[in-house]
Amino acid sequence: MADDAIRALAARLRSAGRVTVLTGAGVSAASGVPTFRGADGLWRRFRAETLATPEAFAKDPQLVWEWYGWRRELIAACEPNPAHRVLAAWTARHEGWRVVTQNVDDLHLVAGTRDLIRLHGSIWEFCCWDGCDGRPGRWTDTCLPLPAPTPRCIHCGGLARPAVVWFGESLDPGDTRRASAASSCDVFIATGTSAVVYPAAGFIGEARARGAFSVEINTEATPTSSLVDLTIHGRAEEVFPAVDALLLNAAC
Ligand code: BV8
Repeated sequence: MADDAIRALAARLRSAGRVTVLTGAGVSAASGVPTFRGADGLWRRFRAETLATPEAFAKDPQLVWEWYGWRRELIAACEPNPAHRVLAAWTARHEGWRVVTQNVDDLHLVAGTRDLIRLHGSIWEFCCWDGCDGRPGRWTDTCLPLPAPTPRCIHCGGLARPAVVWFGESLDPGDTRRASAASSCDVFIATGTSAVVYPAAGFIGEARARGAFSVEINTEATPTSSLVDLTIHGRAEEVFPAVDALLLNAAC
């Protein structure tokens, strides 16, 4: 692990009032949640275009539910890893430090992250496929296995769907607004993301344009690597604890 880069990041964070960390599937890899585009990635076996879209669900809801049911069972056995725990501690310790995640596994919430901004929803929440006016519009369902091969809406009895953002669907405007506001910060860290999914990946450029010191923490190079001020080639579950140790030592 690049110790100089770790020290450089810690130095930046020590004087930072506002810090935003954008996370992707790589942050949950150490917890056992497969990434999307990695060698063991979810997408390799299940192409995103064939499953994480409203068209796929309209065509074969049972197939899409099978995929989400399988992922829920897998995620249910996973615990937050040291990267999740350090990020949660940072949001507790520092008023202006935020986490924006693309992940739907909710491991940041389990770790206790405050004011988490979830751009793509949660695999543990359902909503009505037909968009009935039942309230709440989304509800938590943690049944394992799924309550039915194609779960029903608790309000109208019609088909339910995972309350996640699929390709071709817009993000919740409130989430986008909060993520954009969080892109006005002193340090912006992108970690565990291939930075290919938009508009999430766009917040990296937005933060840079607003003067943030930008950092990437990843095990591989991404389209973002050449754009940021500091790249740390390493595993999130190792880098974040190492940075935190320097911050805590400096504090005492
Ligand atoms: C939208 C939920 C408006 C479902 C997901 C430009 C602007 C706007 C839109 C677009 C645009 N260009 C293209 C689009 C369309 C599309 C898009 O971005 N397509 C891509 C593929 C080109 N975007 C959309 O459709 C978005 N909607 O823009 O609305 C609109 C409306 C109509 C028409 C057009 C536009 C919605 C996108 C949301 C899709 N939903 N997930 C579910 O999960 O089932 S995306 C999915 O990918 C996950 O959320 C995931 O988090 C996300 C991104 O993937 P990553 O998290 O980056 O994961 P990945 O496996 O790719 O990478 C892991 C990384 O970790 C790797 O780099 C690896 O090296 C690293 N790593 C591994 N281990 C570690 C590690 N790093 C550190 N430590 C480790 N241990």
